[in-house]
Amino acid sequence: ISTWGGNITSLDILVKPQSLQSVSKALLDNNIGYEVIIQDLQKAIDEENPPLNEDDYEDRAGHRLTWQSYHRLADIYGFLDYLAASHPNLCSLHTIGNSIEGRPLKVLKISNGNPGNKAVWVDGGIHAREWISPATVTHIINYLVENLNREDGALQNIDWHILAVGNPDGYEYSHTTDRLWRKNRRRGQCYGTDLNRNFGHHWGGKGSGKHPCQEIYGGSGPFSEPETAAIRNYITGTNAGAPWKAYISFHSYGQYILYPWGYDQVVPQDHGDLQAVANKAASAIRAVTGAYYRVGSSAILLYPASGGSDDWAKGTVGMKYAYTIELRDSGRYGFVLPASYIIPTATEALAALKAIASTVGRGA
Ligand code: 0X9
Ligand code: ZN
Repeated sequence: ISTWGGNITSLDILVKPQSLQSVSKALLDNNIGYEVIIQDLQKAIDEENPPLNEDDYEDRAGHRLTWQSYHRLADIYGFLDYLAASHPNLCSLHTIGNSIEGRPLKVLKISNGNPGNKAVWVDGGIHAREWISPATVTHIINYLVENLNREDGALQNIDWHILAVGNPDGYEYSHTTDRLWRKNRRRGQCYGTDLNRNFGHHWGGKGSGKHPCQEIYGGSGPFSEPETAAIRNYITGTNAGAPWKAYISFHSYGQYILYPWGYDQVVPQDHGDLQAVANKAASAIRAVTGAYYRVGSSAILLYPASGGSDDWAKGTVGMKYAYTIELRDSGRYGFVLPASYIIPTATEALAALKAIASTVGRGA
């Protein structure tokens, strides 16, 4: 059995066929209701990401990324390289470090260069199997690069720092070998550290694992992993730049807009401000696609989980608006969300991001 998603009232679990009978008996014996959502996971995986034809690429020069399918890392990096080369006045690409297997971690900075700008961090792909996250973040990047000059002032007065794939090794591994891989690819008795348990605020506390074989293993110490250390070094090292105001991390699934704290069931003193902006973001989502995202603090709405990036961004760096957004869906497909959902999901995520950024860009 492995755990997929859940909150304080329900849980999604993956059960191997041989265990189905004993698990359903145990649940029934304990009066726990259940429903089978995906009968045949391999079939869902086989249908999730249909291959593209060569003519799907026909009208684009310079890169191979689409939002009709989930692409390999090389296509995503090719897209980022292309944007940096074709929009040198707006974009710059920074390799902020390398993953544990040596792949570059690439941050695209999008900025009009105004001296009064505020800085916003966006990341995706911290968890390997959450494919909708890098797909959404690259769609947002594409939108910002093509439309920033047409947007209102609040969005323009931001330096965007965007890491589309925070866990490139895990992402590739989830394409080549194990679709459900979550952690990075640190070698050991069992492979991988959960990067969203490896940040330094209340590291090793509730909801993080001490043993490398756990899916929520927090690593040997705070920032023990090159992927999280690179993010920390980049964010805390750019003191000369615009002041950091927001940190938005895209994950899946469940449709939640979460704010700190994740480490325990307590909220920051300015939680009213975080709740208000998150409510604006959730309304913006409903207005564009009709999807319903729940809003609340992580540990209270979901479960306590220490060492998350959002807690560190707020608790250690002091970025006021720190959010984890759990994208679609709410359980029908879970991590194995068909590629046809990329555009609606990315469209609503952009609306949410604009709602958050417009608060930041106005100086709140
Ligand atoms: O458990 C997580 O890391 C996130 N959920 S996921 O299903 N994408 O793995 C939620 C993280 C919320 N933030 C913190 N707990 N700090
Ligand atoms: Zn995640």
